[in-house]
Amino acid sequence: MKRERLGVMPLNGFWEFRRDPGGVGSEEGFYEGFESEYLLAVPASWNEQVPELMNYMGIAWYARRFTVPKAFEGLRAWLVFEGVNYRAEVWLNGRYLGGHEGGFTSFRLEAPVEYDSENLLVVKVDNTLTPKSVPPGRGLHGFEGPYFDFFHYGGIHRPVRVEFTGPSWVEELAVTAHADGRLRAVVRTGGEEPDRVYVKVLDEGKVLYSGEAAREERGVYAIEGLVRGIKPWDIGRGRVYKLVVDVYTESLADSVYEYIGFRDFEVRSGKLLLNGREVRLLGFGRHQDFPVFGRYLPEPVVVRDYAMMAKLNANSFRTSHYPYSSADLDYADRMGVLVILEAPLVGLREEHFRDREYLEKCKRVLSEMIREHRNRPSVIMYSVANEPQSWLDEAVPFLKELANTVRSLDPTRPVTFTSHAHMAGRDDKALGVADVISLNFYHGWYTLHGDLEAAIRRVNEDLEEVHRRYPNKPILITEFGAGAVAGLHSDPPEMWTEEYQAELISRYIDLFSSKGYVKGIHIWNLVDFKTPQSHWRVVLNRKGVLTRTRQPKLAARVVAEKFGRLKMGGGTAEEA
Ligand code: BDP
Repeated sequence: MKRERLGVMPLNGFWEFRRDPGGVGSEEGFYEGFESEYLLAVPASWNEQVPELMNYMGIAWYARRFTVPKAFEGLRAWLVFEGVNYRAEVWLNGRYLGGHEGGFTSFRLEAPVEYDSENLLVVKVDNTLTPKSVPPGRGLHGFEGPYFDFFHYGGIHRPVRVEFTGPSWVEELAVTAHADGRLRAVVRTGGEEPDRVYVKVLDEGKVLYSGEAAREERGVYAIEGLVRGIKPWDIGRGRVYKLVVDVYTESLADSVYEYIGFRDFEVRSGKLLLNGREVRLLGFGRHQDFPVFGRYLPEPVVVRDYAMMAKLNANSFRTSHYPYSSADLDYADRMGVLVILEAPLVGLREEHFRDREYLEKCKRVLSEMIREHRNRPSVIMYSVANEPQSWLDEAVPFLKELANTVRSLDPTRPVTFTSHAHMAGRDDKALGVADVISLNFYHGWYTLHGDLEAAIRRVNEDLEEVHRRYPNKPILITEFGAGAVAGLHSDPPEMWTEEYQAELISRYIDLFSSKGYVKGIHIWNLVDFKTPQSHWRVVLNRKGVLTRTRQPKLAARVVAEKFGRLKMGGGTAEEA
């Protein structure tokens, strides 16, 4: 949901920063100002901006002064944080405003700003990783550190701004838009009960549709209708329209907008159907990771990632392993790229499945993710978790409850989770919970080292068995790949060389594209990315088809060629 009409002030730029000296009570008074240690850029992770901060995990304090022009006086001000990793607590002019847990969903706090004089905004950020964090872990490095394989960055890593509204405002907006132009929008407001709520749909400034939403109950307004003259949203043709909601009390109290797309996506008879046509997903798992910026993917790199995915003939990706920034997903909406939106529930173990409080926390994270991104045409499916220990019986009720939570919040999209098929193989107990089965395979890399013949045989056996058990569910391959250090070569292909990665990917794609029930092939990963330090990583996870600076390895050519052929209708149908 975007807001600009009544006023918005970005707070990106340099912020004062200091690590907490530690010890109980040491933080006292910091919210009234402190001596800064460094001047850091926001948005970005703190880690790579200054070498001394690379491995800092713990509490850190950020401060920023800003002045709100007198012209805004009389409006209500809100601080909007798009993402702070991991816990945030916020003070304005020494007054506590509130906090938020979770690094990859946005939050908003009402901010009693002073007008025409300096405001001091202080944010306490704590990225201490615990077994009860989402995602969980115990520290920064090695096997016993994070329970996940990507670097645990910290800081204010997504944009921050002040937004202004009147006495009534939009809390939540849920839009369903079909390929034939049918539209339904439900608006939940906060503050004073509005007099009127208007919804309109614009095509490059031209009004295609407008109407007053009817009051359904206190604070809830809905409108349903047919928008004429639209073209459906499709793969490679991300036709978006601006849906605007104007809330009036005596005058305009709030105005928000979203870019929506008219499209239908469903899973029927084991097929994925977009606007009634069968599609096959071709693409990657990605990461929001870039040198120096850390977990913030600057916009030019977002553009580069999509340009490279297009060159590689990909039509989709998964937001492994956390919901991506709005900028990234806005780009997917506009480029016509299909997205599996994954929650940051990665590394869940037995201890989590027994923990009711943890389950509730996970549900909260899922609900924040869905409320934030549900109006995006690009998002076709939700992944509730990556590689939980779903070979355990205890995982089943836990994952079932997560899946049902998602379905009750948004019944329009199918639910999946990615199975650690490499470990669980055919013994995954929870596959029945998902509408679509997602499997991650690493034979030929973590097992059967260097033996691609045996690896492919093994993957084939496991895959056939899963299909035999769930003949009516579509199967996606959400991960497979091999590490390759760019510039390392060998003939015959050996592990860690570009040739081995290219050969493994090529053989896996040939196998998967020969199976009619495999409805998606996602390579791990689009790019090399930063991980915890350990003996099994060469500074980075090297499974990218591109390097961390987005240059191609040998595998890129193989992928472009194979995906290109599949896109044109090789194997089972994709686009007509
Ligand atoms: C999978 C995980 C992914 C890892 C990948 C790997 O889902 O996060 O990065 O393995 O080891 O199990 O490269």
